[in-house]
Amino acid sequence: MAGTYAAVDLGASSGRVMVARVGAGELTLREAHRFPNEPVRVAGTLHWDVLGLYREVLAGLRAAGACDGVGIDSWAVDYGLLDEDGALIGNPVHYRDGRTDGVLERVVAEVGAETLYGVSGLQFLPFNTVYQLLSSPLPPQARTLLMVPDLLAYWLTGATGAEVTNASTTGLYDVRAGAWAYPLIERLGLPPSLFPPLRPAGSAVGTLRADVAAGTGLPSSLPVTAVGSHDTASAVFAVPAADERFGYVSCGTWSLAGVELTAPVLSVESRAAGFTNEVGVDGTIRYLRNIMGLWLLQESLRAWGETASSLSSLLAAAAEAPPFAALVDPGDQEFLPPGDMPARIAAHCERTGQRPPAGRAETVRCILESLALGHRAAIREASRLSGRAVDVVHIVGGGARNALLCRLTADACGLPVVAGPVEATAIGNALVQARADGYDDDPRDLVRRTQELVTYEPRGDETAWDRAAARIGLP
Ligand code: LFR
Repeated sequence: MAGTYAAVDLGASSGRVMVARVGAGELTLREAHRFPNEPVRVAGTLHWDVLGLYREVLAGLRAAGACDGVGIDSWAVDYGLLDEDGALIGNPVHYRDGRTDGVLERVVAEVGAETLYGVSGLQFLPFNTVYQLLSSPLPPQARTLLMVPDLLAYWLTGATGAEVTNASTTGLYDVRAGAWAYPLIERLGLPPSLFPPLRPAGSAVGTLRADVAAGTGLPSSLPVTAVGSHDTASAVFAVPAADERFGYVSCGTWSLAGVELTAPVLSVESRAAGFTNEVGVDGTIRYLRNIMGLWLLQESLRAWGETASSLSSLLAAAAEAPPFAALVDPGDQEFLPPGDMPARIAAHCERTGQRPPAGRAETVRCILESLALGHRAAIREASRLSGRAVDVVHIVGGGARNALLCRLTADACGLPVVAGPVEATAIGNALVQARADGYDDDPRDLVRRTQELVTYEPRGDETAWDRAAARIGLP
């Protein structure tokens, strides 16, 4: 039995609606619609243009045409608030907005890092939903919080709920109990009723509202399925691993690097090392660390007024630039907000006693080597702290296209890197829909057998990488 699924995948810089055909030995993808995702600064606050995104989702579904289901995934942590009539209050705020400055520190001082980590297992990132919610008083008319993919699914179907992989990024989900962390929610003064019932990836959301069906030309009986609605959960589900001894880097705007586990690691050491325990599809744990990722490159291109089309010549020049000339810590929060990235990289180098990169090629080299070091540190430490042995590193997402980054990651890790699929997120989204629809072969096996993968074997000089890592304080 084969089916056709529309996978709506919203990334921080662009969104797409992909149509996937899934069957025995069959997995093909077609792009129905792609659109930019441009945040808007209004009166000093950086917002997502969520109605614009919804309009593009509808256009994408129209372009997708006949299919057997729809699933939606996006970046994590951000949300909309509904009033008692189900209307959206205000516009979702972008996680890179400065409204959370100082909130994490305040909440940690009040509640304690051990309590927060012991309950949610989440790394301490300033933009986690909990800190956004506590950055200003909750609007009094707020009744329901919906994470971004759940909000879009609500507009499509009229049904509310909280898909678990994304709920696990809020800081308000009890990762051991597999439930909303009501005692913590109450302690923080948030109304428990704000949080809608949880639904696991693979469960049904509902079917299309009549007006949506009429507007898209799709039948109102079309099921919308809760997929791994956190994009990273969908991407990890599509990692073409042959067994459990693998590390992964889901590499796009962010690099999410770590291992897959069956139970969370909540030790003091894990907390200090900045590891997160986000929930994956099928109740797995995505034990990983956030690394700044291709954002460093995207923001540099923006500052230089270069487009993505000039990337290949810049990468070719970076490949020839001298190695290890300048390095930055790719986990440093100073790189989080939008703004002049090359200037921040140069300032970081000066502060750490290094000569800043001279020009664009050297800056790109610095970014890619620093990311490779970040990948290596995250995978090594995740393996050490969890006891999960790692023989191979899978790079999925847009970064899998970046041959220099894949090669440097293989060299830095001293392990083979298998790159691909680039569209892992959309594939993971579609595979969860297919399974809900009765597909029962091993999904990772299907990805491995059908998608184009490139292997990079590590090349020699590990001691040079050890020295480089030590320079930025990474293992
Ligand atoms: C990647 C991602 C990360 C999350 C960050 C912010 O797109 O979802 O997993 O930490 O965006 O939501």
